[in-house]
Amino acid sequence: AGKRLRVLVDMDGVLADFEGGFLKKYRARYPDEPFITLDDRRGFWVSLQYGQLRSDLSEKAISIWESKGFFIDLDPLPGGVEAVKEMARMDDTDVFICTSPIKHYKHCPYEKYAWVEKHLGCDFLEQVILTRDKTLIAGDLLIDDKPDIQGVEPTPAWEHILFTACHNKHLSVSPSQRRLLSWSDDWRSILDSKRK
Ligand code: UMP
Repeated sequence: AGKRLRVLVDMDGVLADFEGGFLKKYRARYPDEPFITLDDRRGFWVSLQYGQLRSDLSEKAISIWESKGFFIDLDPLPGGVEAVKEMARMDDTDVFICTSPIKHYKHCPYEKYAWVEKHLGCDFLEQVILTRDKTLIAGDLLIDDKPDIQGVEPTPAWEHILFTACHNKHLSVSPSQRRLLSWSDDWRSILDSKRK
């Protein structure tokens, strides 16, 4: 009799196309300003790289994801919604969406719930965890595109699976760090490797 498997799945960059949505709205709002192609993205923080391009571009970048409609309008990344639905149907498996809202709270938390309802259905709202500190959340796996996930808990319960994104694909990570290249990659084997 096995124990249940608990999978935590990040939202931005894993289920929802934050980078693509950002670039599209940034270029529409600031058509005469320089931008960074997805191919040239380096580092998790978009605002940091834009600030390095020109110091005033950091706040212009931030203005995009602080705007009403940014998070709800994000397109799903290929295969993500289907994978999460399949996980939720698997025996002895609990899946939660674990996502960090921005501190400008006017639209983001509301739109994250609305996105889950729109793409996964209202029953899935039960599975949403909004937290700025994912180290506090206990799970077997955390599938997330952020390379360094830190918080107050020094030894999180989960194994972090690095989900490949434009900003982390060139990173050489430690040999012990497992990656999921996309939702076409073998996520089922990663789940199976954690089952007892
Ligand atoms: N975010 C920023 N600045 C950036 C890039 C992203 O504040 O330069 C926000 C968007 C998401 C959050 O709400 O950070 C990342 O959340 P997770 O993907 O770590 O859950």
